[in-house]
Amino acid sequence: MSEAEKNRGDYSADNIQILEGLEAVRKRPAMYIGDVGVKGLHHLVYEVIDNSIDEAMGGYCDTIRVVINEGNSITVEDNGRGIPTSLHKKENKSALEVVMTVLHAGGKFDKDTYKVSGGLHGVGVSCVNALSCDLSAIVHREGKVFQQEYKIGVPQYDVKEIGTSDKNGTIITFTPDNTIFESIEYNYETLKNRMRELAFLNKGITITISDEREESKDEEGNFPKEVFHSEGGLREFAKYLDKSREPLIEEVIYMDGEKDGIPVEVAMVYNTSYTENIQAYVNNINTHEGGTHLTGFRRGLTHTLKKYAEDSGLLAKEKIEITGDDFREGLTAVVSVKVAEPQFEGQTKTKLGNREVQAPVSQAVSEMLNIYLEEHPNDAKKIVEKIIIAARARNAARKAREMVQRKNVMSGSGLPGKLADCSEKDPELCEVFLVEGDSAGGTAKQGRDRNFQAIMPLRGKILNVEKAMQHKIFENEEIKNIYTALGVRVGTEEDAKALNTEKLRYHKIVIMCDADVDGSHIETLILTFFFRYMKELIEQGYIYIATPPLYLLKKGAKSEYAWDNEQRDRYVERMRGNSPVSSVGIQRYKGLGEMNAEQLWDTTMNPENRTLRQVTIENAAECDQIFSMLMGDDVPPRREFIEKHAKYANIDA
Ligand code: 0RA
Repeated sequence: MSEAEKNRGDYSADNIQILEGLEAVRKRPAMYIGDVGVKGLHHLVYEVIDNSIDEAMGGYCDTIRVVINEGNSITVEDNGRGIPTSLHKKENKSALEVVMTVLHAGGKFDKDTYKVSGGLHGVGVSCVNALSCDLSAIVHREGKVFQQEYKIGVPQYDVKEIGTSDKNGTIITFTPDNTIFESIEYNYETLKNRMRELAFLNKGITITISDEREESKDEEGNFPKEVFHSEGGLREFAKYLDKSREPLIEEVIYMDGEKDGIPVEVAMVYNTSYTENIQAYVNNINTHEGGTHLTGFRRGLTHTLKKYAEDSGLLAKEKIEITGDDFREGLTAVVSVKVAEPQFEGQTKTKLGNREVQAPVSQAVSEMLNIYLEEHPNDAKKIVEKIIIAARARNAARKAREMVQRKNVMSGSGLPGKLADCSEKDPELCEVFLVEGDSAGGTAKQGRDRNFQAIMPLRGKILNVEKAMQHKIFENEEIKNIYTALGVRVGTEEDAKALNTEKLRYHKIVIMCDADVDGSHIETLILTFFFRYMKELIEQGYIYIATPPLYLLKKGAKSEYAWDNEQRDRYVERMRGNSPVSSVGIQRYKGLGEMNAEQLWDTTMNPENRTLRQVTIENAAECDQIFSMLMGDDVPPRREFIEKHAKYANIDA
């Protein structure tokens, strides 16, 4: 008997269909929530919160509380109208039960509400129910409190009244099913970042999040807790994203309104950096593959600024042509649209396809910018001057890029001399290790399996791309080597960051740095480069980080490796039983170079034993903020971040 059948008990015949629906979710969870890893696990929370956000968007709710409870159950509480509990005529049961157990039933009662949030997959709370070993729904409504509980989506009793209340709202507590998910351990930071984002995207709502797991308590015995509330919405979001950069203009250019029935909110600022950072959202979802709303934004921006620049006379002396890229250098922007029936396309289904969205966004941006430029002539001048500088630099960068490409064509294989390539040619089977320093590079060359592993040594600290102008980046020797070794071409003019990943020569690109503070720094520099210039490689899952061990523990003829202090202590403890282990018996690897080729192969490179950490982008907006902070000029926030996340502080201190 299946789990569902056991829980089903003597449930009546007309429920069978519903149960079959929920069983489909359990059979193919990835189809509904993306995956059964960490992402899918966190997606459950977003799915529940989306319902509360919908209530808030309808104007019925202003506070949402999220709690990670002991045991990794999650509570989401809102002060909305409460899920209806009256009889649902068609299903002949409480509406609450229908919402919780019928796929996609969420909004059926309420066609008039403008329902636009809804997670990436928009699957509804019944999916969360199906994938939870326990779920409790409590509703405060019409002076009463109602409850129903479920196991793997199956109601354990009919909706019952459990008290009286003078409030309205819904409280959902669920425990993810650990037979479905790889792990059910929630990450507070992940949820916290998403709640911050949601608060910016939905101004006026207060979202609190706390981590009430025992082990999360701080020294004073307090649980981590955060309250997010934004009155300014995207205006504040743009400021937040740009806080580590130096502003070019003081004000945020902002508009919030409706165009052709499509709600559009846009905020943009210019800073003195060379990076472009546009975060585009559809129904609160970060659409990092872009789409029609982003195209609309770009068109509106380019068109309006181009016209202004031409009319201003500032361009007269310049002969160079200005392109879209030039208008976006040093631009940080957030675009958020609400679309009733979004069509998501692209590899990760985060590209908006709806044609009808482009023109309204473009118009909204034009109007907003025209008003701003007219009212702020000094800022307008600064922006135009910056654009001209960008255009000049772009010409220099193009020349540098062409050099990279020409060199490829000319030097036979075109591969960098430093690269020790592998013999296999099928990219899917090939790996390349980007190794810190020539000495570790040498060891790695000896230790590798040359059939499928290539080694590319990098000179110590690669260029900080966060601070350099584009042409400097393309002139940089290490960066040129990375491009040519990987086989990807530097993108074309209009979309400098579009890579030809089909030419990628290795499907595993492994960053291998020393396990110390310097190594971490180099790792971050390399990641910053990938994030800014080869983001597709991260998004498509090609970038990995190697994890060399911290210690070699020796006793007599036996030796073991340890990757953290706990492992080391456990080993010492185990060995102490026999005779004391001297501290000379513990070797702390200060760098990869201290391992010999065989040790490096055994611990870090051999696919049989090694642990590779795949680099993923969990929250695109937050990620941008963190990189600009880590690589920027402001020291205190960086120190704070490093102290909080440091792995090696106690070792290297
Ligand atoms: C269906 C209809 C109505 C509200 C909701 C669902 C609702 C769902 C959730 C999920 C979490 N919090 C929620 N709050 C409300 C409309 C009810 C009415 O017309 O009064």
